[in-house]
Amino acid sequence: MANFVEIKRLSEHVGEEVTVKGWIYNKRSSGKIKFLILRDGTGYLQCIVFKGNVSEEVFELSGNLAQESSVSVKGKVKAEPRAVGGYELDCTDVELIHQSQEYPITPKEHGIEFLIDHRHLWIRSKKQVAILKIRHRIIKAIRDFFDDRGFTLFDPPIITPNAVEGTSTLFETEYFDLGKAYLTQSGQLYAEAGALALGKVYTFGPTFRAEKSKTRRHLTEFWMVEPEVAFYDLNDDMDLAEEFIEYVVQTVLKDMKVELEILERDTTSLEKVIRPFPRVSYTDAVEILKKKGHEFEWGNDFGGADETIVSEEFDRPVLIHRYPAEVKAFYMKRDPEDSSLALAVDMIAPEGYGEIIGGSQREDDLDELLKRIKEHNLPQEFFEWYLDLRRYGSVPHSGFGLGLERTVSWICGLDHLREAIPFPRMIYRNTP
Ligand code: NSS
Repeated sequence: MANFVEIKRLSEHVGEEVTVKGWIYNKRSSGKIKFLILRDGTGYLQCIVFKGNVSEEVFELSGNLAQESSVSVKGKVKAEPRAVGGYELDCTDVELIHQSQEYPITPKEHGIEFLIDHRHLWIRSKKQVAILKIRHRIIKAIRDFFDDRGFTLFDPPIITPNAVEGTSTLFETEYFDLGKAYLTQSGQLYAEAGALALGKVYTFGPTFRAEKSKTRRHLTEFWMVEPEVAFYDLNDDMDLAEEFIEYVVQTVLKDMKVELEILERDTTSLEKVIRPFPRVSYTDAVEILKKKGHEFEWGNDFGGADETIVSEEFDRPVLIHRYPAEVKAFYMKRDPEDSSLALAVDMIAPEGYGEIIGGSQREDDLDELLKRIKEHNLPQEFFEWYLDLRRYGSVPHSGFGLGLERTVSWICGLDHLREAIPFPRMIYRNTP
């Protein structure tokens, strides 16, 4: 056991003298009293340094502590509903661990570029801590959801010999004597092998896209969770996606109230994320666009703006299914009722947050898949192992991918994905 108490556990120590370790978040003084606001990653604590209760040196030190100096404070815990966090420490001692230099991030307003340049320090601020805690809770909810339903976590490789989601956004690297290799865009093809071995699997890890787009919804490195299930068709896939999103959102609402309040998130819209979600076909979605006076030609892919217009028709996430096969990936199964359509589904989040899920039923017929690989000019030799899945006990199977940062961004109500991950990677930024 450590010899200090975390701020979030102070409620168990009311009336006791304890030591708390942390950083000076803020301070003010009023005559014989110094108020130090301490943060330790678990919470915030008001420490009262009263001249009569401490030595001369400690009182002077308390007045000279720079923002973000690290300290160890000792004192008696008092319940104080008006104080930040609900508790107060009546200090008997303050020990300096490290006096901070002038801290670049002050309570004044800073531009976003300045803050991202100082991302390693910016993550100490209250809102960023709240976002990172919610991200963590979302990750845990995702894992719990699949673990509790009998899925096996299945880790795909990150270095791969081929593209999954089209060749235009691949990060390339030289791989010894074997020529070019690429950073994975998606674990899906490997997850399919996993599903045919284990039934229900999910992958969860970083994926990479050399996206030229500078939008607030694109990162070049982002995390994706990808369930894949043997014997599931597109409808089963949509049912799973719906139950999954409901679970994640409702879990965060239940467990992360304090953090959502810090972010001033209006949760009215999130509270409505309850099944069933509306489902519309791509063709009907195009009709919605036209009815609302937007020009759109059947056969094109939806852009972010189109998605938002369609999603505004509904008060919860909407599933758009059966897209023109031309705009979708090679591995998607064609609709047996209309071969110009792919059995694909995207889930669009409300409030303009755009696509959070992309998924499909996979082509399980060997000859059809071979045809697609040729049509897409993909090198068949790299896909032989993937084709084997259609040679040895092929079955219908489906899955989807959820972008973690888009989900965090939506649930937290952020303007941009860059705050949804500790160190964002974007087309124009790979530091700090
Ligand atoms: O390209 S996806 O729509 N689909 C796939 O990668 C499939 N292979 C998934 C599957 O069926 N197993 O990407 C899935 C999600 C998408 O809905 C977004 O939420 C997210 O991944 N995504 C991104 N997030 C952040 N930045 C970028 N650039 C990005 N691209 C996709």
